[in-house]
Amino acid sequence: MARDLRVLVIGAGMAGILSVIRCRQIGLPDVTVYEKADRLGGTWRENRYPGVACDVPSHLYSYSFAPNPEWTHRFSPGPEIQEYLEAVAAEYDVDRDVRYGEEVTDLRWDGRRWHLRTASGIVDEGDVVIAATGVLHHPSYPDIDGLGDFAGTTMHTARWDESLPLAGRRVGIIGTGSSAIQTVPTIVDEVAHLSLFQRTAQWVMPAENPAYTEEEKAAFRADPGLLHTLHAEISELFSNGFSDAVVDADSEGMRRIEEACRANLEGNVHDPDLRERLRPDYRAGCKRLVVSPNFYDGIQRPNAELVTEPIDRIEAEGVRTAAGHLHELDVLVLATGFRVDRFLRPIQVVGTDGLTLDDAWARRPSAYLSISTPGFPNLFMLNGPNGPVGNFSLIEVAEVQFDYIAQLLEPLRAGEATWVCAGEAATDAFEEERTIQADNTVWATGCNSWYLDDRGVPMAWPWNFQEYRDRLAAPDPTAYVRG
Ligand code: N01
Repeated sequence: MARDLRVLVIGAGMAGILSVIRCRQIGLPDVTVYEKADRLGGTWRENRYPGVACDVPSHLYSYSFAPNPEWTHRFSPGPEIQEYLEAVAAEYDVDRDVRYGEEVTDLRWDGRRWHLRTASGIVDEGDVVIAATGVLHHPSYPDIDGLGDFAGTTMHTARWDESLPLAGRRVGIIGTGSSAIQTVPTIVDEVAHLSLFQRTAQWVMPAENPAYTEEEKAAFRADPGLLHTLHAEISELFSNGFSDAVVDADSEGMRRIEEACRANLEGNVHDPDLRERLRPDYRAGCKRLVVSPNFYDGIQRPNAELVTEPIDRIEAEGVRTAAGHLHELDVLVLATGFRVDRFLRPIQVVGTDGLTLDDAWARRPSAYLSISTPGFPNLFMLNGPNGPVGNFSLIEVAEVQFDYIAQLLEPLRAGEATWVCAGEAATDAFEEERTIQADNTVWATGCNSWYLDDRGVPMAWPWNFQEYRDRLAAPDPTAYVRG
């Protein structure tokens, strides 16, 4: 007998908003989202550092059902993305299904349903859980002696204090990932002095970021077909130029990316000593590729300094390097990235026969096609472990994943099963195939990055995006167990 399913969603970021809208569209209106913050937006709510933007073109980083003629730039700034998410959520009245300020602490499977508890003591139950908790969510704080001793202001890029004035102050930034590379050129002209503490140099992919003209936006508004075509064109360019390249370290596309990065360094960094200190000793794209039109410009400003001597410790006045030099600072920015192995944790998740997610993932997180982990029926992840992460539109990824999950739910809705879960054998076989394939990617060519797991294997989808679409077009019933 057909039955209605109650869906619990964790997180009201991009993927949580998507879940509510798509659940309703497929006839599952009984949805509640639990969001620990008091506002939706996820990564775009949290990352408010100066210069924050998405390095995936905005017309690609948009929901397929909500194209946006108003994007101001090819790569629009973070606050504009937050506004977009809020506007889409408002249009679909997502808020009516969101419980804000409720941090989920426990999820327990009783053999038929999931039981949820929040920090404030709310309990709820549902047939299905969709974890939309994000990948880059838990800030990673560096293990540097004396970090707590700094007398000025310390903040992580993902915990930026927008009320803190920077004008005329001495600012230090630790890290050279995408967050730091965007922050440097944005603040350098405002601050008195900027010290960038680089442990590892980065290749920087140049990318122009033109604004859309009023005429272009008017044309997009007038003819939605134009936006559709633009989306298809950018998607094609992105696949050919990027996602097909990074999964094949020897590809022509990879060579082109490397050449572009090298030419950027050679052509735009003028002082030979600085140029050499900014030159990485690994292949471009090995670390998650950093895209910037103006980082080199920023770091060459007279009040900017690249510090390549290792950090010894933090003191009340600033950062002391190994050679004993003290860099005096008023503000210390930790652009030190995220703990990427967390996913829904620290939520205590207990699945079949008392199995906890911490135990299941004791070695490392894994999931069949990044969606479902054996022992955790009816728990599905959007942007879960080992999925396509690098320089892709995670909105597109989440849409593909949601449509796949919707198909997994069909037997449940038809009353043919109470639960469905990836099987052990299929998950192990997939993991083995994925691990072998990951060796062909540029991420495995000899550098340290957040893409690598404890074994040094890239924690990412190692085939191209089309392969992901193809494999997620329809679930393979033999890969799943049902009850
Ligand atoms: O973090 P990261 P991020 N001492 O992990 C350094 C997405 N994102 O926030 O390379 C000294 O890349 C560390 O050094 P090393 C995107 O997916 C996207 O910048 O390990 N340094 C590294 O330089 C991105 O990849 C966008 O030697 C220390 C840096 O900190 C992901 O978020 C914008 C250290 C961390 O770099 C994360 O980017 C922003 C220590 N103890 C973010 N510990 C766009 O779309 C760490 N580091 C543009």
